[in-house]
Amino acid sequence: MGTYWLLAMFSFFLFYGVAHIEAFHQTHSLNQTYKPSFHFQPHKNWMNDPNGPMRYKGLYHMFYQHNPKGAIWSNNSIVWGHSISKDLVNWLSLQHALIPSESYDINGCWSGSSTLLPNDKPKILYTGIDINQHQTQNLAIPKNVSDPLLREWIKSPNNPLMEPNNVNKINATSFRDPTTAWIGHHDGFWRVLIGSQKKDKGILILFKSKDFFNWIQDKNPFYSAKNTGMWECPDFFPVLINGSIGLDISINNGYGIRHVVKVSLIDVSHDYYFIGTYDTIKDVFVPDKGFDKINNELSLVLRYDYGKFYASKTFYDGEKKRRVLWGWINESSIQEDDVKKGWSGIQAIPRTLWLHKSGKQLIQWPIVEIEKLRSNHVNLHSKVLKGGKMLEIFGVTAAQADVEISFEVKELEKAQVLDPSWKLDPQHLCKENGSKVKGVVGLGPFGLLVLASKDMKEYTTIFFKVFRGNKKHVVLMCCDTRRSSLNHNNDLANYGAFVDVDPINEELSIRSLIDHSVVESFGAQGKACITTRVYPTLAINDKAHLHVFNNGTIDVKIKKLNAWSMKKAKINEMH
Ligand SMILES: *[C@@H]1O[C@H](CO)[C@@H](O)[C@H](O)[C@H]1NC(C)=O
Ligand SMILES: *[C@@H]1O[C@H](CO)[C@@H](O)[C@H](O)[C@H]1NC(C)=O
Ligand SMILES: *[C@@H]1O[C@H](CO)[C@@H](O)[C@H](O)[C@H]1NC(C)=O
Ligand SMILES: *[C@@H]1O[C@H](CO)[C@@H](O)[C@H](O)[C@H]1NC(C)=O
Ligand SMILES: *[C@@H]1O[C@H](CO)[C@@H](O)[C@H](O)[C@H]1NC(C)=O
Ligand SMILES: *[C@@H]1O[C@H](CO)[C@@H](O)[C@H](O)[C@H]1NC(C)=O
Ligand SMILES: *[C@@H]1O[C@H](CO)[C@@H](O)[C@H](O)[C@H]1NC(C)=O
Ligand SMILES: CC(=O)N[C@H]1CO[C@H](CO)[C@@H](O)[C@@H]1O
Repeated sequence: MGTYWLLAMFSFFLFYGVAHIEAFHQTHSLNQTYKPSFHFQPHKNWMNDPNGPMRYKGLYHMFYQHNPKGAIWSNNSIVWGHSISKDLVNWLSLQHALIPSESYDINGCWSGSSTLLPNDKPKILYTGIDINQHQTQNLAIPKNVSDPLLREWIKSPNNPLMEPNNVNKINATSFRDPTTAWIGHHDGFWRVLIGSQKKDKGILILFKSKDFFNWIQDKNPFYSAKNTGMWECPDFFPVLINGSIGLDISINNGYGIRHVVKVSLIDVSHDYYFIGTYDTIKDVFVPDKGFDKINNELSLVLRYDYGKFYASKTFYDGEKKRRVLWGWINESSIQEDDVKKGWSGIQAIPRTLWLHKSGKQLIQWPIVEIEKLRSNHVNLHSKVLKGGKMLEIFGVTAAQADVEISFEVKELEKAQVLDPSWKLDPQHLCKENGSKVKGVVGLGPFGLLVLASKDMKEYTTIFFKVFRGNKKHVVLMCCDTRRSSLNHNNDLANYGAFVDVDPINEELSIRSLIDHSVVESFGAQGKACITTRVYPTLAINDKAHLHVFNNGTIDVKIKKLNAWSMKKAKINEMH
């Protein structure tokens, strides 16, 4: 069925010749060693934020910030790229959905969201950069709602619908990225949030509308926090207190639900989220205790991902009753190399997300559909890995793989004590107490060693280290790319996160999706994620190796390991 559908779609496009063919003057053969094989990206050139994802008439739509003119971002030619999929894995590229054309968006069609109005009527709200470099909010609707591909979009003659002026005093260069709109049940008004800033304070401005054309600014900010700078790409959605089922954004009151606000902080390039209550009467978001710390210490607020993951956006997949998260992963290479390879930016594998039963954090897990790319299953279980030892895993294509491993640890009393005088910054701890530390009595570092060259001149590690804290054990998850490439022009970063997991009664597991130049890792069944970009020069394609390692002094047991080669997905190929 899947194959048939793809074939049918391909011939459809060929026949009608509507596939978007960018001028493709391939004068030299690009070195595509680092091109992922199952992560979303355009055929070539620059991509940043995911925009307006939705499911419509049985198809998934993905829009994205795209510069069709080159592999670097541009200040005047950003368009909305557009692709469709039946399975969120294989994608077909369509013509651009939005291109700069009007005075209100002539310097770029920037990020935004889609909303499905009753009776299946999709609408896009997006930010336009106008002739004065001011940011405006605009509406686009499909030309033909009967076309499941939604190929053509018409900009509203009423645009711009929201803009900074002398009365509202909104910062004209900090006013962007409308969320999906939701409906307030007591008044039937649509509501949308726009990211902004007032000096150092990040704010979410709420607008309301009866008809989706006339939008009125609410006098109170929906949410704000000092010392955080501009809030980009806000996202707002309900989650169930008990269960992993997703909810439509317009389910906004009733028992058994909480709300999540996510903002992308441009000053630090990270996506932070808060769990709390949506006060539907005052129309404000009230974060739970613990999430209000943002004013004091940003490092205590939860992040979707402790590596590279930015400008993310969720959508509700009504067919599968789940909320799905998309996020942009940028390059870690220098611009010159991006230009050479002809592209820059990929999207993370879409993740299903839901509230953990503790109510204290979200859980994220790669969409189940990605598993159909698995082949060559390799597994082992109940294997003790002594301190200081490594074990190579054979039988999978190590540069294009899905690996799941879980560990059993004993002798927790021998774990290193977490000195209360240490700076409790996980990234710093991962660096100081990283995988190279050996000889100190300790539980860990143990984990995966991926994209390794035969001679170990290059490798990337994803690992745990367990400490004894004040009252309980503290589990640190790290990803160290400092040895990932002999090319030191790349950003060879080191990442870390504390994982709220009980090492005795819960699974100390890591799942890593490895795809040539990207490693996406999920710790403790989705409690902490770390995504990174790496550009090995030796450990490429069939020269890459996969190992499990234990560089602590205490033995650990590999409870089970499952690894697969991953097949290539069809993603926006030229046809
Ligand atoms: C946009 O980029 C061009 C070329 O780099 C530059 O000349 C121009 O000043 C930029 N415009 C703005 C508004 O930044
Ligand atoms: C709208 O799309 C439908 C389905 O693809 C098609 O049959 C119809 O001809 C289209 N209408 C117009 C006016 O293009
Ligand atoms: C307005 O936004 C710009 C960023 O585009 C920022 O530099 C400036 O500080 C902001 N002004 C105020 C008053 O917040
Ligand atoms: C959570 O949901 C499960 C299954 O839907 C149900 O059995 C259980 O009682 C629920 N727990 C609470 C605390 O509501
Ligand atoms: C992109 O990557 C660079 C280098 O790794 C990093 O410094 C920067 O903050 C990233 N930008 C975003 C928006 O993630
Ligand atoms: C393990 O520790 C040794 C000694 O410090 C170090 O040389 C080696 O690189 C470490 N292994 C890993 C995977 O970091
Ligand atoms: C492509 O790049 C890789 C990694 O830098 C290098 O090993 C390989 O030789 C290059 N291939 C070509 C054809 O240039
Ligand atoms: C053994 C070791 O390297 N311990 C270090 C762990 O990290 C803390 C905080 O940076 C350092 O102070 C310790 O020396």
